[in-house]
Amino acid sequence: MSAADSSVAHPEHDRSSLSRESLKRAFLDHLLYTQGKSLEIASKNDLYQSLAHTVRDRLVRSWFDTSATHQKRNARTVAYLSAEFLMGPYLGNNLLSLGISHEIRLAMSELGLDLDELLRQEEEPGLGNGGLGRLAACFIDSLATLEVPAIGYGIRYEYGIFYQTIMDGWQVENTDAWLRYGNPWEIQHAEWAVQVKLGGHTEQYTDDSGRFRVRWVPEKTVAGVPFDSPIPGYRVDTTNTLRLWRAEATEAFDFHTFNRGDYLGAVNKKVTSENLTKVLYPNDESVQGKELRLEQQYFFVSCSLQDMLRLQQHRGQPVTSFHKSFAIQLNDTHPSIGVAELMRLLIDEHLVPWDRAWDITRQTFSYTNHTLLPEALERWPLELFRRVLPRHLEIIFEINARFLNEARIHFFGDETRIARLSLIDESGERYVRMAHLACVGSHAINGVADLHSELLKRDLLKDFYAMWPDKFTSMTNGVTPRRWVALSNPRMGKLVTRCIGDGWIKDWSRIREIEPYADDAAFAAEWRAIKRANKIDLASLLLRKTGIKVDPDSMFDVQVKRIHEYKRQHLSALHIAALYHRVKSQRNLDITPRTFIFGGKAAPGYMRAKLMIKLITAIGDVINHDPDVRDRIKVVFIPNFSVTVGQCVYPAAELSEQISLAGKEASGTGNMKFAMNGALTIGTMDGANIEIRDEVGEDVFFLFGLTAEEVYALRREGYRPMDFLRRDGELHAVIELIRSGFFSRGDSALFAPLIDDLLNHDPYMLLADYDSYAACHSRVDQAYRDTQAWTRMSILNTARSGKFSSDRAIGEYCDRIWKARAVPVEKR
Ligand code: NBX
Repeated sequence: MSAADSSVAHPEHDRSSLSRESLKRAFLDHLLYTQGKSLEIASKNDLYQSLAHTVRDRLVRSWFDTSATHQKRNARTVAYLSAEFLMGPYLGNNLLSLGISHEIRLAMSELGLDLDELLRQEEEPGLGNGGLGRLAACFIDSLATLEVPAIGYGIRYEYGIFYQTIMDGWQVENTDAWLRYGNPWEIQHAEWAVQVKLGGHTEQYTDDSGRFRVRWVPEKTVAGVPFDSPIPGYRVDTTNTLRLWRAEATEAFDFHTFNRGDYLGAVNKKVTSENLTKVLYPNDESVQGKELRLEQQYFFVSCSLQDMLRLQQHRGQPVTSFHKSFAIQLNDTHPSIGVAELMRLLIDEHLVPWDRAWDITRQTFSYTNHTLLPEALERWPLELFRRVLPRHLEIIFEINARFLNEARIHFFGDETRIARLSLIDESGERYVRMAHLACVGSHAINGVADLHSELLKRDLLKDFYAMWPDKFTSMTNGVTPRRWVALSNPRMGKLVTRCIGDGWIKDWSRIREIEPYADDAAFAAEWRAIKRANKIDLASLLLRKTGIKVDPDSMFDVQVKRIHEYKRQHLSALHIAALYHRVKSQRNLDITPRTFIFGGKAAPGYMRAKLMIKLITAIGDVINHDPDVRDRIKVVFIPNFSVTVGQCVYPAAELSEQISLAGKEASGTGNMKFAMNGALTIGTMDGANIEIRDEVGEDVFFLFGLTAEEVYALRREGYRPMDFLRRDGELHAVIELIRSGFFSRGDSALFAPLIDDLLNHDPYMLLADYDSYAACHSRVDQAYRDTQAWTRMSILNTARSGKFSSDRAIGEYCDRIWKARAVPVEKR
């Protein structure tokens, strides 16, 4: 029995529905009445759907009690606004939260079914790009587990992040039709649909009481329909809601066109409306000029704010105390149009005076920044913005005028600073700067790791920091130990539970209690056996997905994350090519056998990143087929890295590659998942790596590379990558090898865009860090040979990772930003 299966305190009246017999009966009922099948003819999907419905039914009562309690108590509710929620598969997690994995497993097996096979049937909703979307998912898990009233608001994309295959070493994108077989976890609530206006123009008029007002006459109106999924806390009565909006044509609109006799026109409009939530935009593609993306953002934000106002009314509260009922978190700038939309709703629709409305707005919103890369900052061409949201542009102009007045007093005579602060970029073509709107409209602004928060204050947002130092704070990210340990690594969970009890699942700081076991030989032997078993599981996944056979006794050295130049997967590629070069030059070289495992998606329009994938697979192809080295080095690229794949990867990893150029990775969260699962980190002083090293200790962390300060200094002096290349013979040889076409069947042009860039510009300073990286890997190589010492370091990494739970992060947000408290659910 795994930690996930241990029994829980559930009140009597619930337990009866959780007995094996009633689970079996409910399952067979769903098979018959929901899927219309018998056991004999059911497909795997029928079986999965029936089980999912059976489990969902068991969440409905607490889901219901939760909203009733929150409504009755008028509890301050956290609204987490995010364009992305990368939830991962629901079934396993919900079984874990309910504490019925064991009973379900037995119930299924009594019906001749294998739970693991049913779990594998679930098509994961990939409604996010990477770290930002996954953070939102970890956060709503923690909010529910901590019993904090919360709603996750987002978009129900019909197509999530593309499905990646690798063909001839290149990334190929395929559509992700995740809703193909239906989504058993969601409930559609047509009765709570709202209307969202788009386009058109505004008109001024005077109302009956002589008040000056503005009317927005839209070009079109779209309906937003909410789809709710339950988010159960771990072994508590709280089940919060994830509410995702789908765009539909409004009936009124259809009628209008229809009555003019234009049936096909009406249908066409319907299709156009529904395009709004059709597909998730992959990140890093030029975010500018994508009108549909602005419409998407506005659509879900407007739906969510209207929904909160409805709830406010339902709770019998006046709109003027909106900020007392809701704390809205902006997950990056994607929902930051909410600042202008709340102002519009309060002023135009609820007749609240400007100053009062502005007060409410600022007390409601807070903003999390997730990037320091200036090219990733969202800004919308003014004319595009006016076309889509004419009324909001007026409101933004007014916010800006008032804000700049305040700024002019603060920075008397400093007009260049005023221009830098403005919500409108007027240096060339005019843009609306969304990060500025978020800063001005929020009472708190945070970075996602300490270094990142410092750099925000020093660089990206320095003018705002100078004006409002008290608004700024740092909230180091965290990840949920439920999904990332209890669910993904049940073997480790079971061992830990046997030693210290299962309190760690709800309170990851208690994982510290395993620290004394680091010197316990029997514990260490089990720890090693668990890692080995997890490696065997991953090896079979790798074989299934790539046809490449790897040795579970080699070191599993892993880099999984989005493919991006700043994350420097190509630094790792250079080092692997160097190892290959070394082994080929000294045939008997004694190196620790390694399996280099990569995974991650490149944005479809990001050619350099796609070429990085090709470089890794090309080097891998040569190495994996060369009899001289293939027993010592293997390189595998796992296609379509996802939450599901991650759950298999983190528990099997021994070395975690966190090698971004210092100052570029805001935080990283994969780094935390690895450390929790006992991998050692080879990493730079970047993002949360710094804090991981502080926690686990510098002697159990492989540090290399320039610090952020050194990066700035080097850039100031004038960085010349060639200077570094001349100093390093091996690197020189490796670059020549790649350039010559050795890894590309003689095609010397293929990797030229990457290599030439390294030699001439190297904006992410790979050449400056290469030496230190290679030397660090030699230390890793040596360290791995001492199995006992390595195991000890592995245990210490897990034991000291207590800080990196999203429960800790959410606790800090609740105390310092949201002023939200736990509200125990009253059972009916
Ligand atoms: O957010 C990531 C950062 O790069 C990580 O350092 C950080 O740990 C994580 C959570 O705070 N950012 C990220 O994932 N961004 C996106 O996915 C993204 C999505 C859409 C877009 C721009 C960026 N337009």
